[in-house]
Amino acid sequence: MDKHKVIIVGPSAVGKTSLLHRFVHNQFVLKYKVTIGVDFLTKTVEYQPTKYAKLHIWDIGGQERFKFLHRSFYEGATGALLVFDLSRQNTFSSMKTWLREMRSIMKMDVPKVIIGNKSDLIPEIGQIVDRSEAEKYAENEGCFYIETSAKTGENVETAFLELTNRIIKKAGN
Ligand code: G3D
Ligand code: MG
Repeated sequence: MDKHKVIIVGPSAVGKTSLLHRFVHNQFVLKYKVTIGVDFLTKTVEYQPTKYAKLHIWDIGGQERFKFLHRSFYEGATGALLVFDLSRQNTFSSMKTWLREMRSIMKMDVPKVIIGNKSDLIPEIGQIVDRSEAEKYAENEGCFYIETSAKTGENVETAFLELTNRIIKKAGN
């Protein structure tokens, strides 16, 4: 089975860890380990009927500010999820900074999915981050854009599956 290192990045408190837990606890067995400031877990995904890939997902944990860790965090990643919080406009611009940093560190251009998380809050607070602006930005960057809720589970599976399919396609399988 193919194995892929996937990283999940973005500013603090946008829901990175919650998305991972939602994704993993819903349907698959969790194998959770803690390493030097970075958490990672493994999950087997059926990305197409009867086709499986093993994802090794790295969550930068509480280490967002420890930039020195970033290089080894990015090393060997074949796909990335970039998360911002739909209820906080400033997280959208910091996510862009993360993407720029990622591009400067990673030699390879890997498939990326941009996630606007906490979509469950939109009915309450309205659309804070402009959706068409986010879509346009993602398109310009060659990324897929999706809005999720780790709270309700909306689109969480789809986000991971979309990334996996893009990784597999890029690997030429
Ligand atoms: P991080 O890993 O990016 O730092 P966390 O973010 O997963 O730790 O989540 C940060 C806070 O946002 C948590 O709240 C968490 O419950 C909340 N959160 C995460 N995803 C969602 C979501 O989809 N919808 C809503 N409404 N909240 C979400 P606390 O209060 O524990 O800090
Ligand atoms: Mg976290």
